[in-house]
Amino acid sequence: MQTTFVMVKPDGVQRGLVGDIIKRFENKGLRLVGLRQLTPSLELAEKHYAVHSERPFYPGLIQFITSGPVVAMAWTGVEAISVARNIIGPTNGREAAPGTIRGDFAMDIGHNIIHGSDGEDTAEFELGLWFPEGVVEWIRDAESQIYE
Ligand code: D4T
Repeated sequence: MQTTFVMVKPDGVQRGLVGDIIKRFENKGLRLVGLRQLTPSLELAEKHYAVHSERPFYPGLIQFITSGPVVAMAWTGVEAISVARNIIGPTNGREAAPGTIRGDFAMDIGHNIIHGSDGEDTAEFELGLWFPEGVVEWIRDAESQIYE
């Protein structure tokens, strides 16, 4: 089992996509273990995107992510990190396949609706950053049907 960090960005929240997005992860069989809505502080945004601090798009990215509320989530499942990335689709919405979240809703690289951790180390770092109090321990009864 892995737990991954997923965040609906300000464009996804403003466009009213939170419910649809949560539904896709639940339908797939992932287990919701953390959920928070907040407008990220500058400090939080800079920590989250520190890896991109030298990139030309960084100032715009920080401005965007602090511009309004986001919905931060933690999802658990077998290989949850790659499963979530597949549900999300590639960074550029115009290149993302229909059926993925970005393929269905995004036309842009920057305003691409949603973020998902890209590896185990990143997931651990991001979960600690956004859910410092930890996540919720529980088992979905349906998991006996979802997994062999
Ligand atoms: P996130 O991290 O938001 O899930 O996106 P990805 O994992 O798909 O993409 P990324 O790390 O390469 O980029 C992080 C973030 O920066 C924005 N971005 C990216 C941008 O505004 N312009 C760009 O040219 C790139 C490459 C979008 C996502």
